[in-house]
Amino acid sequence: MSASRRKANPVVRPLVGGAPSEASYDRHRLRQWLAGEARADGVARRDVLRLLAAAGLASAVPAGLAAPRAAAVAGAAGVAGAAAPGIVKPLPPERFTVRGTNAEARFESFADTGHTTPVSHFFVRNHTATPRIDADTWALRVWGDGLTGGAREFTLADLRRLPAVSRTAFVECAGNGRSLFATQQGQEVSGTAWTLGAVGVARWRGARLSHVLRAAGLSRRAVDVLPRGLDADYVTADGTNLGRVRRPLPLAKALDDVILAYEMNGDPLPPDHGHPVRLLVPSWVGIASIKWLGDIEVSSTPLYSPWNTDFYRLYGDAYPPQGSAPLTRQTLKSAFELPWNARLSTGTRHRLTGRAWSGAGAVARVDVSTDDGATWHRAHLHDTPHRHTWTRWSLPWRPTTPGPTTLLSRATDTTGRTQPRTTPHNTQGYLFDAVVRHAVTVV
Ligand SMILES: Nc1nc2c(c(=O)[nH]1)N[C@H]1C(S)=C(S)[C@@H](COP(=O)(O)O)O[C@H]1N2
Ligand SMILES: [Mo]
Repeated sequence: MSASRRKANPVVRPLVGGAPSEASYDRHRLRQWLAGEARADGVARRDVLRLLAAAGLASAVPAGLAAPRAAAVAGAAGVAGAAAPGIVKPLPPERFTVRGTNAEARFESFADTGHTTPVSHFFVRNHTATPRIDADTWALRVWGDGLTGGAREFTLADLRRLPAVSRTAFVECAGNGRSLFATQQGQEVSGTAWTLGAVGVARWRGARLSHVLRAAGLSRRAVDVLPRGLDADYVTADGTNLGRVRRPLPLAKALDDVILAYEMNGDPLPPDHGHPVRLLVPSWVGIASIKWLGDIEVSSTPLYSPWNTDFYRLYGDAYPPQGSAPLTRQTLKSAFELPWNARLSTGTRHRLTGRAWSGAGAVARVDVSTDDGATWHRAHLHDTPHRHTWTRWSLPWRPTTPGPTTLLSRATDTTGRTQPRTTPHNTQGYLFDAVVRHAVTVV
């Protein structure tokens, strides 16, 4: 596209006078920042000061405010009550484990939720920090040589005027379960050490990406679209600036079932999950579902970004030297809604509960073993299984012998795939799908 058609990105500015809950989250975060308990990496200092003024906390700013005190080392995991730099919503330690700029949900906390995951329990994966975007001045720019005409802009009102679709779907990080490569298979991998809580299910509502692309004048030459977030540039640990988070999506998927979501569980998208609009790419790895969408390039040639070249491919002995193809669909998993090393009493009838899901189809069955795999019992399914979402399950269990034991759950999906005993190693620890050995103690 020509430079003359290029328009400035929409203004990103602090949200002032939002919903009461957002305002109180904001004040909470800002107080933490003032106390040196939160970092605002990737957010300009003057922007934080402006937020303080907008929140009426400016008078609390100490004279000659120094840079925030050195915060906890990035990546420090599991610190009770720790704040994740750049996440807006509260992260109570009984529901979240903070991992660097991210917050993992405690899988056992899903026992208090229904089929969908409320925002209060939904994990956050941020490469940098949640930006505050004013929905009234926001617009999505669609541009590129895969359009028949020039660039087009769509405001939120424009998107809301298009037919709305709703879909219940999980968002799951490709690295969910990554720490199990080490703890269960003794293998070294790089990346955020998630256990199993980098997943959540929501009811998403929005416009179809296919409608927007056609309204923008999709050319027959188009092959790839490149959605890009409005969050700050991502700079790796070694100081390389990779630019803004963006990952090419093949046109076939873009035209199939992708949503430009502006609602999550019936409310406007909250700041941490992409306000005002994110992509929702059903069943694909979480990185495809770009948050805080700013623009979409439509291209007549295939596109690359670090997120489909270096990242989100499988590298390792089991894969070709150039890595696997870029990751698309999620794998198959199941998990118990129990804390790690939970203590369960003998002689009591417990109800073991959990969830299972697959990126390839609906869940067909879940089998549970309470004796380290010697015998298996078919679990009861509590949802009608559907693709793109999880199925809740349960099994009663009355333990008799005190001592440590291992619980196993094994899902099978409608394509006939069953969780294997081990997952072939890949260096970045993606797509862990093996049966998880969940340690408990019977007392
Ligand atoms: N703009 C932007 N989009 C993003 C990310 C990000 O850091 N920036 N993280 C991605 C990753 S890796 C995941 S797993 C999901 C997480 O979505 P959630 O934070 O709403 O749970 O968002 C994806 N979209
Ligand atoms: Mo992710």
